[in-house]
Order: sequence, then C-alpha cells, then structure tokens
Amino acid sequence: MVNEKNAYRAHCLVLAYPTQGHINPMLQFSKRLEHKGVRVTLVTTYSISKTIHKEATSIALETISDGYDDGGIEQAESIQAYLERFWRVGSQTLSQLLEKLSSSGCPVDCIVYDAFLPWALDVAKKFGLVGAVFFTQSCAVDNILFHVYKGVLKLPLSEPEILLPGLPPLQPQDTPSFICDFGSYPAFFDMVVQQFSNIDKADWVLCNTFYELEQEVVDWMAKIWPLRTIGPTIPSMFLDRRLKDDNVYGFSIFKPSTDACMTWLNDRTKGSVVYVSFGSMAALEVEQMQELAWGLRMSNRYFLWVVRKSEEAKLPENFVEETSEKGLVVRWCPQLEVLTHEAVGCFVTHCGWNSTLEALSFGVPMVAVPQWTDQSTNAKYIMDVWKMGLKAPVDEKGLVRREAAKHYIREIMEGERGKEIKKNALKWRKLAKEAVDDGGSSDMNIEEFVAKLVHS
Ligand code: UDP
Ligand code: 7WV
Repeated sequence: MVNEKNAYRAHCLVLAYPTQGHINPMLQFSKRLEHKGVRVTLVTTYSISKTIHKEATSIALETISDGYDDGGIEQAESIQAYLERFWRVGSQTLSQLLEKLSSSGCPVDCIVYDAFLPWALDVAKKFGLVGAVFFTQSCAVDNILFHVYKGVLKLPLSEPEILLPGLPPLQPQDTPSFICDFGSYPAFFDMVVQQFSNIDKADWVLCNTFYELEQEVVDWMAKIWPLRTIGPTIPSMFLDRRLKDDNVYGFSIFKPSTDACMTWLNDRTKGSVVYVSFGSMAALEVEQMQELAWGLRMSNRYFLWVVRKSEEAKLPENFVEETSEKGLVVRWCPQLEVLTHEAVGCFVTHCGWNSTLEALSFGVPMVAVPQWTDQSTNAKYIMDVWKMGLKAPVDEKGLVRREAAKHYIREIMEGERGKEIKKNALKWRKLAKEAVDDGGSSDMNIEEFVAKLVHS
C-alpha cells in the first residue's frame, strides 16, 4: 500500500452510476488500483451518497450532482427526464470537481466512467485526460446491446433464434428485457444502447468479468476495442486474500441485518439453507411474491429471504410468523458473508450480474428467477453455458409457480442434477480466484492498465 501522498503513481477518478449494483464493482476496482499504487477518488451522485452506510473503506468519496439532490431518480418526473438532467448537470459538476481537485493539488490523470454515463468521456477529453469506460454487465450482454446499437440485431425481434458472434444461439427470452420486451423502459433502452455511441474514443474498455468465463465473446470484442477483463470485483479476502483489509464492499445503500443473519445461519447444518434475494432494485409482482412464498414453504427447507422494505407488503399475510420455525426474512443482508456460510446450499436469485459473479466465485448453485434488464441473459449462461444452476420455468404470465419453485430448489439441494452443478460450481470458484490472484488474467490486465497510466 502507498501511504505517502506524493508517492502515488497516478490519480484516477472512478465515476459510478448511482445504484448498489454499479457502485460495488467500481469501488472494488478502485481498491485494486489503490493497491497497485494509484490514487483513487470514487465519485457518485450527491443524492445516493446521502443514503450510503459507510463500512470500513480507504477509498475517498466525492460527489457530483444528477440535478436531483433531494432524492435522485425517485424525485424525477420520468426516467427520461432524470437521465437528460443527469447528463447536463453531471457534466457541469464533474468539470467543477476536476477543477477543484486540480487546484487543491490533486490533479486527475484518468477518468474511469460507468458505461451508462458516456458523457463523462467528453468531459475527460475536454480536460485532456485518459478515458476508460467500465462495463458493469457481462460481456455477453454488452455484445448483444452493441449489435442493437449497430443495427445488426433489428428490433422488434422477429426470428426464433438469434445468432451473434461469440455467443451461443439465443432465444428471444434470453436477451435483455429491453430487447425481448421491446418498448418497455424506453429511456433505459436508449441508455444501454448508447453506451456504444462514443466507445471508439475511449482509451480503455474495462469489463467486470474474467477471461476464462467469457472467452469467446471477449476474444471477439477485444478485436474491435482495447478491452480488458478485470473481474470478478469481489472483496479480496473472499478470493485471493492479497488485500488484507478488503473484507466487505463498504458502501451499502441499505443497512444489513448482519447479526440476525449470521446468528441464525450458525444454528443451521451444512448445506441446509436456501438463500433468496432479488437484489437492490427488482420489484416483484404481488402474485410472484406469493407463489415464491408458497414454493419456499412447500420445499420444507430452511430459508433466508431478503425482502426489501418496499417489497414487504407483497408477502402473504402472516407469512413471517407462520414460517418462523423454518425461515428468516430480513430487509437486507451481508450477502458475501451469507453466500460463503457453509449452511447455504442454494441461491434463489434474480441473477443480477454481481450476485451471479458472487455465487460463481463461491461455488454456490443457483435457481435463476430473472426479473428484468440483463438478468435473463445471465440466467441463460448460468444454466446452459456455465452449468452453475437451473432456470425456473415460467408460465404464460411469466411467473414462476409454487410447484416449480419447490421442485427446482429440491433439484439443486438433493437431485442428481444438483450434484453435477455443484461440481461445476467448484470449478468456477477456482477459476475466479485464479483470475484475480497474482499473475491471473484479470490481475495482469489491471497491472497493464496501471503501467500505461503511469507512462502516459
Ligand atoms: N447485496 C447485499 N445484500 C443483500 C442483497 C444484495 O449486500 O441483501 C449486494 C450483492 O452482494 C451485490 C449487490 O448487492 O453485490 C446487488 O447487485 P446485483 O448486480 O446482484 O443486483 P442489482 O441490485 O443491481 O439488481
Ligand atoms: C439501474 C438502472 C437501470 C439499469 C440497471 C441498473 C442495470 O441493468 O444495471 Br438498465
């Protein structure tokens, strides 16, 4: 670690889109940079920074404005209005932050910006800085979106099978929700497609994945951009253990019920618990929530279910009381500690990309229940490419019914397919650790990025 202020080799500003799923990976990448001697300032919006619970972290945090300082996107008239204002006010306040850091003796050399915020590259170039775009989604997802941007993949989808370079044949339901359900969330659709609008001007394209996980698509995309895989961005003490203080993400938008979760898990036997979570954003339909509640109950397994406060009202009446012998429902948990607890034998998940990488890195088999955005594509890979889990089938309304939930949980916990999946899971655990460990594919890529930063 570098302690002397003057001894830093360069100064990177790392700008994250203001959600948990984007802050976590960019914060972890920041820690890796700092460990290699780079000074890092993590930047997010003022509105989200106010809600962050800081756990131990050495990374300096600064804020810019999205134009909605009293509530962020929740406060905006529409998603489109939010993103447009964020673009304008964000560019201005990012410029002001660069000037402030420069005049306080900490000038910035490079901006690592979330691919959702392509305007940050224009700011970087205006200031003559190195610009590195950071993709927080899988390379498979990025490649699908790129082909939409290019107009090669035409929407609405009309073919039953989608063939793209570097990807397995996909069915429409395996593509991101904004594509297969074309017209849903048009502003987010534009945002994810416009990630590629100025990518040719970026000096680096960094992706939170690892080479061994997405080899074919990485090879294909690395032919068009200076692409480097740098993940999985999981606290070091859960992987290579080289960053001694790095045992938690550190910026949590919700307060985790750590004691309640860990005490409860400690009383459970090895592999006996189903861990259920849909991440920080997904809102389930009431009917889906009820079916899942019934499925968990019918599975007769122990379960730890994260139900955010905003989702609580959708649970069946008296569910928590009636299942208290078997289940624990919390509003937020320390997911890394939970997934690495030996009591956990199965992860029922929305397949957010961070959760997917975490389960993969810890060897925890998954039951995939994707909800929106990139999650269906991740679920397809989990089941058919990485063979790390099973995708629960949905009915004509798109819901996972209670029988299916029960059946797939049991299949993972004690079925024949479960054994095969567990074997694969352990293979991925090993490869994920090796990628970030000394001399691994992601470690070498970060080394290269830092070395060129110092000489540029
Ligand atoms: N997470 C957590 N506690 C929870 C649920 C999730 O700490 O109870 C973390 C999880 O470890 C992951 C992130 O929140 O790093 C969620 O990111 P993901 O990409 O999986 O989903 P999103 O929230 O973006 O939909
Ligand atoms: C937040 C808002 C919109 C999207 C995402 C997160 C994501 O998929 O990461 Br499209």
